[in-house]
Amino acid sequence: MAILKIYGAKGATCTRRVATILHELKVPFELIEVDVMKGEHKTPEYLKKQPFGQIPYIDDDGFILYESRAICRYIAAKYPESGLIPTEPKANALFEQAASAELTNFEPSASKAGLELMKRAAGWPSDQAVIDAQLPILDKKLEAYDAILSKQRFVAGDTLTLADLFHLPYGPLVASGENDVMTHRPNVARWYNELISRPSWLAYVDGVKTTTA
Ligand code: GSH
Repeated sequence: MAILKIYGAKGATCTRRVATILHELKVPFELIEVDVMKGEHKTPEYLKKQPFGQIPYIDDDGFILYESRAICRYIAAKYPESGLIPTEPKANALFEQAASAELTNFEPSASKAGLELMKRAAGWPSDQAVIDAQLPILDKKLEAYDAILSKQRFVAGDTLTLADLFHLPYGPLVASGENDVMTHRPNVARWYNELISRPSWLAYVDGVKTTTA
């Protein structure tokens, strides 16, 4: 069986989301760098695999899948014993609730502010107005997160699920700005610090490591 391949970019948030889950589950993989600066993700050949012209997608022994969260769910579903997607109906419903909250309450403002903060930190042209508009929106959402996390260790209960890990790629980006929204509330800070300390996240952010071997 061929090693799983991610077509993406080392520094890209959605690629990192997938790589973190692969590390979490100790699934060996190979990262095939797609050069977005050269537009490699817009070529007819690439669009046959990812019709929206975005990174990442995976090739798992010929099975092609895109959308980072769908990829993570697919990988976690192959390892049900990991508990990253709970199967008991109520635990699963709480997981779905938390995953939906990440997508609708966290991601929109975190991705907009995070992208601009990342560009600014790299010295590229960035839009301060977007940062100024989006960080307060995110901060307000994190008030609800703090209330949730005052009662439980993770967003779907007391065990780690994919819903927690989905927050990882943007968390550090929005923790880097003038208003560090991830660490000024005690429960969000405790949860966030636990997530960014996970070996699965560190394995990837530490640099070039692309397999769990
Ligand atoms: N919802 C998609 C996912 O989760 O995989 C979003 C993918 C996405 O936005 N990827 C970005 C990208 O390919 C990089 S992080 N941007 C280039 C473009 O859209 O042209």
